[in-house]
Formats: sequence, structure tokens, C-alpha cells
Amino acid sequence: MSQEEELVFEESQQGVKIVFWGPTLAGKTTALSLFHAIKKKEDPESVYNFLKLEDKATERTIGFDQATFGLGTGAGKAFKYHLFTTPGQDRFKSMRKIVINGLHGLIVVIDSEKARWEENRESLIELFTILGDKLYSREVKMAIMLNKMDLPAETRISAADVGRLMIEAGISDKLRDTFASTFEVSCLEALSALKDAWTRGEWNPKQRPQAVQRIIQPIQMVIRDIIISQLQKS
Ligand SMILES: Nc1nc2c(ncn2[C@@H]2O[C@H](COP(=O)(O)OP(=O)(O)OP(=O)(O)O)[C@@H](O)[C@H]2O)c(=O)[nH]1
Ligand SMILES: [Mg+2]
Repeated sequence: MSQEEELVFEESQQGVKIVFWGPTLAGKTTALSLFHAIKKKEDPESVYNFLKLEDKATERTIGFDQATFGLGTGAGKAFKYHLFTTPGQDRFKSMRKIVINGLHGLIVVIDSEKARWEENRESLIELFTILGDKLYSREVKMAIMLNKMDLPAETRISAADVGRLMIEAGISDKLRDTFASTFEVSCLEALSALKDAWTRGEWNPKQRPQAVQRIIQPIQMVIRDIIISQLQKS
């Protein structure tokens, strides 16, 4: 990490931290970029920074992506939350361990493409190796994003298959049923809906296109769950 990255990283350890986890090419950076673009459009004052560290040739994350947002109004936006993505490629295992450290929330991104079953399984095994029983403790607020639902049905898995994936990774299916809801999403469709609406000059935060809303929902749910749990503690 460069000095600047280390500084960003250290500062973000002080706020609420939510991490996107999943295999390479699952869509973590795309999901965070979408969330960032929407916040910037709807409430630019709530957006603090967005750092993307990717290999320009392959567009894969080579460090982590990090975006900071504020909640509330005016000076009250002092409550900050930081969204991170982990780099999914094999060679960044140690970086993933650093990024996930101290998290309050987790968005598990699963690539719905059938051919990526093994990568999804390995990514879940690694997550469980790092977090252990913390995964079930409700201490970490969690949502599962099953991405790329735009793929033809015969080439992708559905939310119903996520339980089997969990079990094959040695994680209890309870994680899906009790601890974290599964959201079927398509970042690609969300991106296209966003572009269409912006080209037409139409945007109403209360009536976001469905595909966009599906991306926002799990992230907002995790943020809300963290805030509720912090309020209950104080
Ligand atoms: N078909 C389809 N492709 C998608 C979708 N979301 C992302 N992609 C594509 O998948 C590729 C990888 O997306 P990224 O967001 O960079 O993946 P990542 O999980 O951040 O990957 P790493 O940084 O390597 O861990 C890109 O080419 C995206 O355009 C989706 O919903 N559907
Ligand atoms: Mg990435």
C-alpha cells in the first residue's frame, strides 16, 4: 500500500466499515461504482471520496476500492460509513485479509454464472476461514448479492442454489435463511437503466428503476442494521 492508501485505510477504520466480498469478476467494483454514482447524483454532499485501484488493462482490482459517505443532513453528515471491495484474484489473499479486518458489515457478492461455482465456493471457504463463527454471530451485518441475473437462465444459478453453495463451502445454510437475505441483482441492467434515465434527464430518488433499486437495497439494509445495532449498544 502507498502512504496515501494507508492513510485512507487507517481513517476508515474509525467509521462504520462495510466490505464487498466475492471471487474475481463477480461485480464488486461495479456494484460499488453504481452505489457511488447514485449517491453522487442524489445527494452529492454525502459523498466524500472514491478511490479505485485497478489494473487498467484488465479492470481488476489490484488493491481495494474504497468510498466514504456521510449520513444525515448538513453538519450532521458527520456519521460516516466506508464501503470497501476486496480484490478477488488469488494472488491478493493477504490483501483481502487486511481489507476485511474490523468490518461491521458484509456484502457477499456471488457470481451467478454456473461455470463460476468453484470460484464462488472457494471464496466462501476463505471467508469462513477468516471470520469463523463471527459469520453467524449477527455481530457482522450481512447481505448476499447474487449478481449477473441478466445471464440466460440455463447458464446461471438462482437464489435457491445459494444454500447448496453455502453447504458445499462448509457454511451452514442457516446463513442464507436466518442471517443474511439473498438479493438477485444485475449490475449490468442497473447500469443500463441508470444511463437511460440520465440520458432522458429523468431521475426521481423515490422512483428509482427496479434494477437500480435492487443494488441499493441490500447495501442500505446492511447500513441500517449496523446503525440500529450501534444505537442499541449506546
Ligand atoms: N453480465 C454481467 N456482467 C457483469 C455484471 N456485473 C459486472 N459484470 C462484469 O463483470 C466484470 C467484472 O466486474 P468487476 O466489478 O470489476 O468485478 P470484481 O468483483 O470487482 O473483480 P476483482 O476486482 O477482480 O475482484 C466486468 O466486465 C463487468 O462489466 C452483471 O450484472 N452482469
Ligand atoms: Mg474489483
